[in-house]
Amino acid sequence: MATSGVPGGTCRRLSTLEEVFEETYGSPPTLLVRAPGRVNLIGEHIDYNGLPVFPMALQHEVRLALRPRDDETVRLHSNDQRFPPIHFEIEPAIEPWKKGSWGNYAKAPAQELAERFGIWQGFDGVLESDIPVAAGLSSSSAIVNAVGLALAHISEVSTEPRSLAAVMADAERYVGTQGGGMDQAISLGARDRCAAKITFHPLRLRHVVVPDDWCFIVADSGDVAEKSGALQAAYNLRRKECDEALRVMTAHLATEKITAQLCMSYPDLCGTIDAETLIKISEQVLQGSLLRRFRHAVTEAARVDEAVDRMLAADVHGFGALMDASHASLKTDYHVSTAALDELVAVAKEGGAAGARLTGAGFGGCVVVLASRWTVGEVLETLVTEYFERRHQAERLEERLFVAVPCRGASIREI
Ligand code: NG1
Repeated sequence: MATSGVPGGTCRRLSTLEEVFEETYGSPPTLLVRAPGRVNLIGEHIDYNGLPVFPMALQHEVRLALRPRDDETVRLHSNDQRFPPIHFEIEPAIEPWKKGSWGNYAKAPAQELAERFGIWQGFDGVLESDIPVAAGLSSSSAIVNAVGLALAHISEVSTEPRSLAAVMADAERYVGTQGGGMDQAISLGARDRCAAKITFHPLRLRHVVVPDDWCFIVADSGDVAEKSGALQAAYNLRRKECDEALRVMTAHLATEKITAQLCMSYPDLCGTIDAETLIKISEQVLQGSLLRRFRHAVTEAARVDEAVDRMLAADVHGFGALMDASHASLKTDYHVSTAALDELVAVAKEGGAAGARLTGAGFGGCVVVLASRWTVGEVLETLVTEYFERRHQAERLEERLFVAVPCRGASIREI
């Protein structure tokens, strides 16, 4: 994958983090954890329906230096001034701080691991992150995973990526978002140079090597997608609408004897009836937002399967067309796009991108753009001049516009 001229990389100096640790706690850390953010290539807003998604982990990550303690206390400092130091005691029912407090992302895994496995041992830690915040790149799940991996390691609970990912997906709902399990699974389970098709119940990752000459560009619209207030409610509402649409559809299919028995889930339904037929039936049975949410879920799941095949065939234009269709569906049927995201998508296409779409929950945040090695320069240039410069947003561009490097999932090591 081409990265020339674009910031980012996998090699980082950890000494600063260690130095800050020593200044803060008076002795060096003993463990280092890293947990990457992610960019979702396709399969948006369907993980919570149990349908497949296709993300990859990023070169941007959370890094946590820590030293286990002999008691239940967790003390955590962040290198980012916006996030003040926190401390709390580990127990099975930890009172959350007020909505939007960053510390809740540390309390979340502590509470879940205490409840499930009886862990109690805390740590002193210093954390830093270069994952853009509230941009749809899973900065929050990376904190949950980093803290969860640290706590599980200290207490000798399994840190096998898939089992920990399932626990961390449940853990993060502590903050109030009824998310699926995509972010935790890819951040823990990703492999170098690969995207992963993730299927749920049971959780599985199928690793697919990203062709060498494909470049996934991430561009941040600048609209903050902070999922802790109104956006959290909008996100959770969509999940509810999907559940309701499923209930109405499966009841109809069983009453009309189209299915032999009640389909219990989206994967069950999509595995029983093909997408085209399902959409035709839904157009007669559902109305308004329920119809739109259902149509998005079913068509997006079909696009994920097709996208995996397109990547395996190194068909950049085929993959790009699916990204375009995904964005259109997220805009018109799922109502999670914004004018800025639509504009970024349009500008990327003008610049010669094979495909572009919003990535993550939407309501702001980033788009992901596919270009070949031969067109990436032109696409980047067009994004700079026609979006960022035009909006006078060209400062600190390296944080807002970069080529994603598919990286391996989280790790922990002794120092
Ligand atoms: P982001 O983009 O990190 O807010 C959220 C959910 C995912 C998934 C996507 C939409 C969490 C932790 N993450 O991601 O599970 O549903 O939206 O595809 O809630």
